[in-house]
Amino acid sequence: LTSERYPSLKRGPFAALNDTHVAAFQKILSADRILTDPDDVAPYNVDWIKTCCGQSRIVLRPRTTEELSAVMRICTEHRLAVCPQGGNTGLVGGSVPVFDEVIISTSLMNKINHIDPIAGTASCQAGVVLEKLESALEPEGLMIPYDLGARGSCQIGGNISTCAGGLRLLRYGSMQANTLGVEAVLADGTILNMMNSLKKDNTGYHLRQLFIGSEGTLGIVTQAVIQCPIRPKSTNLAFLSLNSFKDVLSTFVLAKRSLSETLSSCEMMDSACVTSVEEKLGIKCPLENSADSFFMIVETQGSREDHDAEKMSNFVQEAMAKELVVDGITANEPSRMANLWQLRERITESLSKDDYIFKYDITLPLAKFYEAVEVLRRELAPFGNEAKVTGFGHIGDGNLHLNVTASQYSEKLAKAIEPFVFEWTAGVGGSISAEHGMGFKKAKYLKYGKSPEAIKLMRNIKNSMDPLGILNPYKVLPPS
Ligand code: FAD
Ligand code: 2HG
Ligand code: ZN
Repeated sequence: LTSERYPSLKRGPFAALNDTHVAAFQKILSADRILTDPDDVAPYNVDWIKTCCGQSRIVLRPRTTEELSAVMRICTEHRLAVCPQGGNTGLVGGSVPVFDEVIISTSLMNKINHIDPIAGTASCQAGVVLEKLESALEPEGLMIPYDLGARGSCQIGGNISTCAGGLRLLRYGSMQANTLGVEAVLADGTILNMMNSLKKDNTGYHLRQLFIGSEGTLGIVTQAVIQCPIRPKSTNLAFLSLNSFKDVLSTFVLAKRSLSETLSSCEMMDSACVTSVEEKLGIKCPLENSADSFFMIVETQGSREDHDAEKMSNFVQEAMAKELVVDGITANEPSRMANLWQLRERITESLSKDDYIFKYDITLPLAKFYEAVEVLRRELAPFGNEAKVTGFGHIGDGNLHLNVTASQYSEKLAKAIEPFVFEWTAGVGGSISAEHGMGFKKAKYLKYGKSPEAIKLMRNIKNSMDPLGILNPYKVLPPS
């Protein structure tokens, strides 16, 4: 099983699945929760943007932590490599096997255990879909402290494992801050119960943090406790068009100053992204979209509708008076806001309609934010229309989503982009992975984000928690 797609990568020293292994799994899971028919397994082998494809022959679907623990004991005993999979919406090739790893899907671990409206916490199994937990919190007057376009498919365990950021990180903070408790199963099947729901707990090493953002390489998250803020009574949104990126930055600063504690999201899109949503998904942009336009979504969440709406309206008026903003629309009816959000949230979907996509998710000092798009456009100019560079993202967090779409995968184009984009990002003091993780695609570039000493410590942690290297091999850490 050497992969033709990844000729320079050697399969690890893992067992190849045989009937003895399947028989052992059958003692733990009912037949309907062991998929071996190639047609059933196929969708689990391919990632969301269809740029990575594994060759696994089996998908296991445990329902409980104990079942998953028993599965891992078998995998350790036989040295079978595994690939944990949640909603399979990850964008760095981490959620699908590289070779023939056993896929462990958490989709049936979908129970919400408990919502505590007084403490403001939710405890659930890892496979609960984000949108489902959000709906369960609504009647309790609570909300999940993060949100992403993949909410209908991504799972809490996947969100924790990728340390997902999303649309409201600037207001509610990161997964590291909001994940109060975790339960995880280690490579050898040990169940590590750290289902804390306290806000303060300094009892030594913060072990749960090891599972936040480690992308299934240190353990499989089975349950979690999430801190849930009060659901806002009022939400207001402004959709703005601007003439330059300089104006985007000034508008962001103005938004922070004038909207202060109510600001819940600040997003930007360049003209090419919005054109892609318009053309590929047939969604009309309500403001004029010329080739050098920029767009922003500014959202507030608060507790007094009249006060919040007035604040938003004053902000937009001031931005216009200062000639930072060309045109703007404000909204506070849910359906109108949802329509405007589509022009931002569905960019990923629209870009994926092009035949091949190279994705970069980087953090940059704000002064350099859009320069990344301009620099890459210059670098790829020789490719003409074959390489379309677009930029959008979470301006409030300094997180740019830099995408290059092409009519097909080309080695020449890939080599023109990588490692250039990582070198440039590291050179200006940025991070080569803001919120999507390293997965399979970025693992070999880890040196652009971590020092040799830090990578050595990462390897030591990995070796001590997973000495056989069976948990999501080829991901996060570069081949040694
Ligand atoms: P998967 O894709 O299944 O897995 C992701 C990684 O986590 C893999 O390495 C997998 O092995 C591991 N994993 C999954 N479950 C577990 C578990 N229980 N235990 C251990 N490891 C596990 N990301 C953002 O950060 N912000 C965004 O705004 C955002 N928007 C998106 C919009 C769209 C339309 C799409 C398609 C993706 C978006 N993403 C975003 C990326 C993706 O949705 C997130 O990374 C999400 O957190 C992945 O969750 P998942 O359940 O789909 O995980
Ligand atoms: C988003 O913010 C996601 O919409 C996806 O993180 C980004 O498609 C992308 O590059
Ligand atoms: Zn994002």
